[in-house]
Amino acid sequence: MKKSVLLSFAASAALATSALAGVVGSPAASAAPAAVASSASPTGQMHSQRLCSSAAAAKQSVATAACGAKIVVNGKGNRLASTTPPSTGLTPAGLQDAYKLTGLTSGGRTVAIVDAYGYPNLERDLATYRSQFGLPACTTANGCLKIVDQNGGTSYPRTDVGWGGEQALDVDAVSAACPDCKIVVVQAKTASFANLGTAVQTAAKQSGVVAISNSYGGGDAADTTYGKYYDFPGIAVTASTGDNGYQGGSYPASSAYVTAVGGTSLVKASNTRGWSESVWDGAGSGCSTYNTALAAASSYDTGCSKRAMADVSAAADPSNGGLAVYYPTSRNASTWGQIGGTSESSPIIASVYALSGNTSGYANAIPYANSGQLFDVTSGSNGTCPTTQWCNARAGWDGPTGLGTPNGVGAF
Ligand SMILES: [Ca+2]
Repeated sequence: MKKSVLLSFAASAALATSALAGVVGSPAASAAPAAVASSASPTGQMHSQRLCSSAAAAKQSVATAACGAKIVVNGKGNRLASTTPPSTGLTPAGLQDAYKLTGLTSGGRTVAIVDAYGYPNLERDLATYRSQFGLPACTTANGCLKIVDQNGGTSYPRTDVGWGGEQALDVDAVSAACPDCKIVVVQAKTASFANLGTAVQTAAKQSGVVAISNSYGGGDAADTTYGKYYDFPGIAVTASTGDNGYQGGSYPASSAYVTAVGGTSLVKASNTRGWSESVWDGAGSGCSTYNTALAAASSYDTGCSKRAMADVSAAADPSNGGLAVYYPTSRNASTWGQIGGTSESSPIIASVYALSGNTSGYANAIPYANSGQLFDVTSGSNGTCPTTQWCNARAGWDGPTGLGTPNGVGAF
């Protein structure tokens, strides 16, 4: 049921970005999502909706990217919103406990976030988030936060509430995983790969940046064409594998230069770890038809002749492990919600690289050399596939979750 919901919404994503932004900004007046929601969950269970999209970009286009954020809604299609964080949402303390990051510090390393469009209240909303959870202030005034346009200046792009929600998720996720990390947000003018790629190039030039998170993706594409945007040895460039389940390569996660980040369902458990994880059925996975396989993955039986997705993973299921986020509902207003998708897992992994401080060379090779220090995910599926490990968890590497999830920073 959930699957068909997500697909039907993706199929209706041919809305103009501005129209969708309006929809996101005023749920009560939203024709398209309401229609989806009403057909979506007759059982009344919680499910999720895509938070933002761009034109008909989600699956096939390589010219434009869609963000990977999904927000939890109830059986009537209404978002879980309140003046306090949803009790079911993952908190900074919870996230740190689940991935054994509690007490770790980066020494002030910088994580860059690349997204499209403007979000004028980002700093205000981030302050609300961090204050709520007792995290140290991260402001432009104290040097923790920097927001630039895709050329490194302050000519910020036009506001898009959907992509603003994506940015809120990203900066909140970095704050939760790495409270002492500095954050640079680079806002691309549009969600075209050329603009997003230019923003990544600008992110790589920012002082102190050790990791760059990309919570967006489009169809599979070639490094020979787009690799110049993601080829930064010495910086851990992470990218979301997508939110539509097994469907083959999605760029830039399918780039040989990035760490492809898949997704899990994360729940509390009565075991030694205190948590258990399985495949999030929305997590993207598969083989690139264009890009070279990672040499570091050669002994992991990916079954792909070329680059395999994912490399590692983290919480992404909106309903089980979705982060409590303070995000914009309009140009002026913001509220609390519960948001997931591989848009959540990518900034978590970028933050773990920042905590480790080990980003030498192509950082996607590092977990393959230290895979025993991850939590291996061994159950769950994200679809049907011709080669079993492309869409089914197993011991060791599998497509939806890669090598596994962080158990401290030892694998990074
Ligand atoms: Ca596994």
